[in-house]
Amino acid sequence: MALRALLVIVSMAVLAACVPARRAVTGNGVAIIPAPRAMTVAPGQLTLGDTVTVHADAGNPDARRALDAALGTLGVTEAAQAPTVIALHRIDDAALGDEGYRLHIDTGITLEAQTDAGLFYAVETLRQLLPATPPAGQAAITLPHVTITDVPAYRWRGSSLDVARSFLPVAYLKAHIDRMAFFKLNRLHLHLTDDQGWRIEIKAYPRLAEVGGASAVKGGRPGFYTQAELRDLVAYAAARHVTIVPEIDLPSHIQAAISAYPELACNDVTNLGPYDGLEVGFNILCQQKPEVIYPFVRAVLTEVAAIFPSTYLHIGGDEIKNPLYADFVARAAGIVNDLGRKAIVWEEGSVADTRPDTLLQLWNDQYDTAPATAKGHRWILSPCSYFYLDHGNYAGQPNTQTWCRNGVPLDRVYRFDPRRFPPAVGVEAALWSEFVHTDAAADNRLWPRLAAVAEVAWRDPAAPQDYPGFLHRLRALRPQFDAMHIHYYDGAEVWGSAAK
Ligand code: TNX
Repeated sequence: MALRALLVIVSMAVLAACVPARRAVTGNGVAIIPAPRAMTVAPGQLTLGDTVTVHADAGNPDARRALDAALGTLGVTEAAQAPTVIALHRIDDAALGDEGYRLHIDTGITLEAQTDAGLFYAVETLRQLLPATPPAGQAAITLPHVTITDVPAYRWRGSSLDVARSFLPVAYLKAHIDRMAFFKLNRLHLHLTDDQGWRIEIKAYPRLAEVGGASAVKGGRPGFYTQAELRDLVAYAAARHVTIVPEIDLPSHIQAAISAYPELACNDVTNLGPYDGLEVGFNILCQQKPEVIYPFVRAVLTEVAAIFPSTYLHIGGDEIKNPLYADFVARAAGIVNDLGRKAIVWEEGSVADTRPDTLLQLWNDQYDTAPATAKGHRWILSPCSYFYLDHGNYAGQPNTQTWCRNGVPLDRVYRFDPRRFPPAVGVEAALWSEFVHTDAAADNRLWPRLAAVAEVAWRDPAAPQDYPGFLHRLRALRPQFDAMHIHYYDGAEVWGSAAK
């Protein structure tokens, strides 16, 4: 007996001596945002070695590139005969649509979808299952045995950035696109022009960028993007399945253009200089000079359309009272249609007679959507009391807006139900930048609330909500936020009182 006990103890000690070398690092368990539609976790784990073999069907460059990058970050290399196989397959399964996927992990990893987009999202889910950074020392990477079938509820899963009041550098936009893709967001709406700044080079009107690009809201950053930079950004986004939707805000919110080309204003207008204040709606493209303003609108939108392949071009139309407003919106939307594109207009534009495929973007929670819906329009939902991220992470946060609501906390974003405003193509959260002048401030307002936006856009709106469950998953993904160098809002009500 004693000998046997000794043997057991010795063998346990030997085992214990071996095990630390292969200590399991479980990554993030099964914390995924947005939560997959269906997931089954089975007992057991897959241990990834230092090498894997990838079998990828041809024609899925974006998923393949994303997988390579994810493995590379973790120090896992690809080899011909590795013990673990990762397979990326195109399959026919109409239930998966254009963006859905299946992910299966047991003795290997299988990703299946009908499209490169679907496979790309399968890779993003895999990234969330993997640790954020390479495991320390000799530790191995393990993955849960899991089967996921996942499809989004809405095809429009948007983030909008106001680069007009305060400029954001291209490097920030690229990082933002990466972060969006991680949470399966797929529309980046750039608010490129406003009273305080014009941020896009237009070759037919060079002073727009030269003069209009030099101003910003007081304390904000001036600047503009060249067309070459924007084309590069479009390609960068496309490879991550993000469509950039450009907005040229018309016919008001136009002071930066007027400061560059004063003839766009009516002759009796005297405030023709650059503007760095906060008021809106004080100047407008002169509706009595159609021979001046419509060639301008057409030239600008023609160049915009040439840069951005997006089906939709946003023509603004917000916050203006003018007797010729409806006529202007109809004509500007018509120019968009002439260019072979569809228009987006803020909700006020619903008074105009535009094609039913013109999307309306709702910002006012109380807006009566019924008349425009009856005309056949669909909605992008950006109700300010849920999705205006220039409002505080908490009531009273310094340098935030309060006009819509005093604080738009994470749980409120999470709880939005898009079924309130049918028929919606999806949701979009807006970051206006009157008070957001640095990359870090933008991060603080965007994150982690954009993760909740992603969940709202992807989840089945009819399924029960579970905010504690969401918080749990968010906290598990915190190392991923850190690895992406996000300067997120770090309140204890979000992350728990435990230190990082
Ligand atoms: C409203 S609602 C705006 C923006 C401001 C924002 C500030 C709408 C379409 N426009 O011009 O930046 O409020 O919160």
